[in-house]
Amino acid sequence: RNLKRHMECRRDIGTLNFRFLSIYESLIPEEEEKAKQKQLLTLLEKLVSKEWPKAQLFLYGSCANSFGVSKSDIDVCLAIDDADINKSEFLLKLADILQSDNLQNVQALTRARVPIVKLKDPVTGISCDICINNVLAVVNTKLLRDYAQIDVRLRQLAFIVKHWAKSRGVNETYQGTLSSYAYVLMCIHFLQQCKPAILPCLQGMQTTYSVTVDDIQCAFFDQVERLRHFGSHNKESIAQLVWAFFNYWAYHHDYANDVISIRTGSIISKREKDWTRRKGNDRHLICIEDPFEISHDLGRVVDKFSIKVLREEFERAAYIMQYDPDPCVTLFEPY
Ligand code: 3AT
Ligand code: MG
Repeated sequence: RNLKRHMECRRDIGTLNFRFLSIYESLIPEEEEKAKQKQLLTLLEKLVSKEWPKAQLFLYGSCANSFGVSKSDIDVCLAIDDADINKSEFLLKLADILQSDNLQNVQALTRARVPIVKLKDPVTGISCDICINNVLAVVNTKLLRDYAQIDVRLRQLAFIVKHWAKSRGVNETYQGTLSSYAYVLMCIHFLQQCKPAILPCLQGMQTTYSVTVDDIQCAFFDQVERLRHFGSHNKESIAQLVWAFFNYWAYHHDYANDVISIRTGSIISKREKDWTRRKGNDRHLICIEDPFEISHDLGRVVDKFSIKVLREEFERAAYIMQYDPDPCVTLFEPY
């Protein structure tokens, strides 16, 4: 609470807000870029439907969940209703088709955790990953996009946090740090539990949207235009929220016992999920529950070395927000 009072006393809080908002705005993609993404999707749809007339393409990830900064790659999911498809063979064939249409650097990565075809479109300059039947990712994309429409501070906070994570080198799952998806879940959870709450828990409300994907029922309230005033009792500005977010992950989160869960809008215990010890490669050193695949911990990539790196980065960020004369520069200094 003392720290909080310090933050409230920062004489420059107005300036700080202004600076954070300018950073946020500079990261938002231009309309022109969105148009190019659509153009590439249309081209891909045309090529795919020649071979597989029943296939559908969906954008997912940051190009569709509203947490994408400018110049991002796009993620596409090809949905095809065919139980016996062999994903590897399918991806190789897809790569063949796309290769012959002047797309560049077409590569089928059939052994990846999520097998994909990668390519670059020379016309728009956009790179793209195509996966097969990863429908859960399309649904979690919608959930994130719906949350973003409730209160603009979520998008602001998530852009700042993602920008910080990329600048500081802690957005690399193959090095044991967290995915962008995990950071957005952390931001949603944070805004659900602040007081007064800035975000509701959509999965805890009346169901207005429901699909079953891979035997998982995904149900939530999606009439978010009715929730536009939800967070209006909380007047905290972006600078205060950034400060409080880092402060939470630096000093208040109970890493030994707690799991953050946007599905329930609260903290749940590791014991309840049986995430108290290492199982195989899942070490559960920082626990972030996936909203639909609830046995899935987005923190499972984190190991005993990278947890230290992460926590030191949270502490560094909290310190800068508290004391640095120019947090908007220092926070994002390359590591
Ligand atoms: P960038 O802007 O590309 O950094 P992004 O939102 O595209 O961020 P990711 O590249 O981390 O995020 O992931 C792309 C999408 O794939 C986001 C989410 O819909 C899905 N996804 C990623 N990781 C997981 C996961 N571990 N479990 C379920 N879905 C995931
Ligand atoms: Mg992405």
